[in-house]
Amino acid sequence: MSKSSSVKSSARSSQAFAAAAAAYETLGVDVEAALATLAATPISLHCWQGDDVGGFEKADATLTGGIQATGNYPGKARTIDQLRQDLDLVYKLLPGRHRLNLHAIYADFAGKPVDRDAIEPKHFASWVDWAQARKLHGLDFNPSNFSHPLSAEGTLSHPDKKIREFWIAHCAASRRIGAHFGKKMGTRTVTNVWIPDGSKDTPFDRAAPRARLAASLEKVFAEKLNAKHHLDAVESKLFGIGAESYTVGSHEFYLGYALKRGDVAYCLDAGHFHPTESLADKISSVLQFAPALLLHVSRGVRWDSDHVVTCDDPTRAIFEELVRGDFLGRTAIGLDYFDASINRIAAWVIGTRAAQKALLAALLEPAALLRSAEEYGDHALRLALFEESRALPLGPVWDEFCRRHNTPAGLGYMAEIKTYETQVLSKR
Ligand code: RNT
Ligand code: ZN
Repeated sequence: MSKSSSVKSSARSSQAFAAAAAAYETLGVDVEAALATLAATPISLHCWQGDDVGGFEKADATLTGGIQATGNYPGKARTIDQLRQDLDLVYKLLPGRHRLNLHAIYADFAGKPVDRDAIEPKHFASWVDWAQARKLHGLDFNPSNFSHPLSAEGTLSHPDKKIREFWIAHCAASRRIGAHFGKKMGTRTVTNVWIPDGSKDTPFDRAAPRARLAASLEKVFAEKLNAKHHLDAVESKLFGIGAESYTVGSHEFYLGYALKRGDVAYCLDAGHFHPTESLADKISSVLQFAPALLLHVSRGVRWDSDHVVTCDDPTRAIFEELVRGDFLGRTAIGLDYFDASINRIAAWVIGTRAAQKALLAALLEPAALLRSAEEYGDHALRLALFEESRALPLGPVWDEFCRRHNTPAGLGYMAEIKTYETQVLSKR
């Protein structure tokens, strides 16, 4: 299967950690406090990285809705059991306790399928059992308003009332499942509504579909659910494949909607803006007014391509904003990407660890010095501190975190993934 190159252990030592911690402390950074915050921050792993957003409603489902997983690397999960087996390895290779984000198309119907408007908590009971047995931090949920015969021409904004009602029922049912997850797991579930509705070519009437979407959402959110267990979120988007000219649920639409309601979180996906826009810059604006934020950490390359998250500058900037603004408590961090061109488990693990590393880097900024340089108007010192920060030894601190959480430091996780590929994935 893969052209296998061997993996040498690259883990940096405990002595390297001691030296790194000293370097950070010289700049007034509390390394232990940073590690404690990192350990207390769960990431919600998107189940759909394991099977290219296929789900288990039927074998070889076609992905629609203007999103695409490109590549055909062997070994994709084709059953719930395979997906869970893969996830077991993924969680084992991640330091800290994390969450699982499920889509409605991942229901476990046990031979008795129902259509999406009729899904119930019982169809996800085996996922709850599984998550509890593994002591996951919690579960999150999403209605799946795509890859369905009734989603081809729109969902919640569709001109046909019957089709709208179907998707309203699906989203309402999904919220009840989310609330059930939250109650069972003891941590608040975020249920996120994203719909692909839009149009390939320039529409004449941009207003009517948005009015219909707003009215549909009022029905979706009509049932009051216990806020202790459940948080609703709405996700905006700029465009999709085949919906290049108009997206009903745009940024302005959902930001306005979330703010008007006041009890719905706003979801920012890093791939859903013009490529030169900074998602990071939006966070402190949205959280001035919105109660909570859901992040879909992703990496768009030229378009909403959903490449594996890396610890690149835009990702680091997102986490810097969460830390600098003290927004971690009001933000749910989820991942959203799907790469089918490399080992899917490696994609999951590399991307999640990259997000955690970006958070660690943000927690290790010499914040007090930066803040005081800015307060004094010493912008040269501020710039110098930013530059100094870039050369600080993040690697040894990250490795120490992995060691403390009994997960492979350095490249050690790749060796385990390669073994699993030989023993399990290559036989699928
Ligand atoms: C699509 C949205 C949405 C999906 C997942 C599968 O552009 O980002 O979040 O990727 O729900
Ligand atoms: Zn998303």
